[in-house]
Amino acid sequence: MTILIASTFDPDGWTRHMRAAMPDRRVIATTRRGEFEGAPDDLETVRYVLAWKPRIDLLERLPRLEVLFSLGAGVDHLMALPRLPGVPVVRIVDPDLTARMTEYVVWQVLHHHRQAFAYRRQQAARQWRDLRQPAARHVTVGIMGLGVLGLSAADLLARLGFRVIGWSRSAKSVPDVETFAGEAELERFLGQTEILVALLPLTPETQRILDRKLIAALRKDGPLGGPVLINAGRGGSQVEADIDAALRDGTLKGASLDVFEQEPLAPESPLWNAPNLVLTPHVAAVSDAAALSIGIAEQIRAFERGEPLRNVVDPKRGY
Ligand code: NDP
Ligand code: OXD
Repeated sequence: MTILIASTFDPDGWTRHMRAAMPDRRVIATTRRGEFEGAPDDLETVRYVLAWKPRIDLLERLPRLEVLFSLGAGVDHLMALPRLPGVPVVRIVDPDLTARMTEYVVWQVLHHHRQAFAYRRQQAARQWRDLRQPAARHVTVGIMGLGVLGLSAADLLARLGFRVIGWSRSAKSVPDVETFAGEAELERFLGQTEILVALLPLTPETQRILDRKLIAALRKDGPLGGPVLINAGRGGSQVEADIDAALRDGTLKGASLDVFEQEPLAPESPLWNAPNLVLTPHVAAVSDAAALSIGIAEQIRAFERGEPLRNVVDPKRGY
């Protein structure tokens, strides 16, 4: 009944916290490079893998594997593997991670809404000047992806007074949020959106969706004086050259990017000094081993009592 941590981030922290959460289990780990340096026999007893960017050749050496847990909410790192073992893939849904993402989204929405870049420039120039400040109720925040993270951000933004609208794959009814679904309703959603928040999983359908055409469809005549793009989903959903150009020619008034096409972002990327861009290194909602180990341990115990697994990924949808 061994648990294997196969993670390119913090394998020691995950091992320590999983041992604390499940003291009756053997917990072993790969190196940060994904290599297993223990005795090969150990792999034969592995029933659960907790993975972040695992190596496929390792997953194929686990004859007793029963569940593959993603150490993040996103599973594109698993869906990108050439094959997956025929076991359920479970992703992280946890109040700790959701709260971190909600905090990031609200931080960035307020940064742009309250004109932080303009005040920063004024401060540098020792200028005492008040800028016209629209009320939150006059600003429309559009959220792409009304899943666990999108819905939580939508709820808090609506409570702050923003007009919140949302777009998802399937139609939804969400209190205080006007909703749009599918490609057919995307343009209508974008045309009303001044601050766009992307919280989409990376799938073939969402790849490079945040491009010049989408940016051009955002509302331009809103009270903020220009549209803003915030992406905390996946970098593969954005076309960085288009975002950079839109920031430089003023099509976008501002942007916040937490995720990038290639991570880490290359030192020569023009985005580092794009105007009015908040750039963070994929930290919007980190997977905190101390907090998340408890939920994973609960899932394992419930699974062993014969209860159904929660947050199982649909391999056909890819999220
Ligand atoms: P969920 O699976 O709960 O929600 C995904 C949402 O996206 C759903 O509403 C889904 O629609 C919608 N969606 C998927 N495909 C499409 C499509 N083709 N067109 C329109 N809508 C679509 O995911 P979470 O909310 O938990 O997480 C979202 C993503 O956030 C993760 O996949 C991950 O990539 C990213 N993330 C980033 C982090 C960071 O630190 N930057 C941390 C954690 C997650 P429907 O409801 O109809 O299925
Ligand atoms: C995740 C992430 O998917 O951290 O959880 O990106």
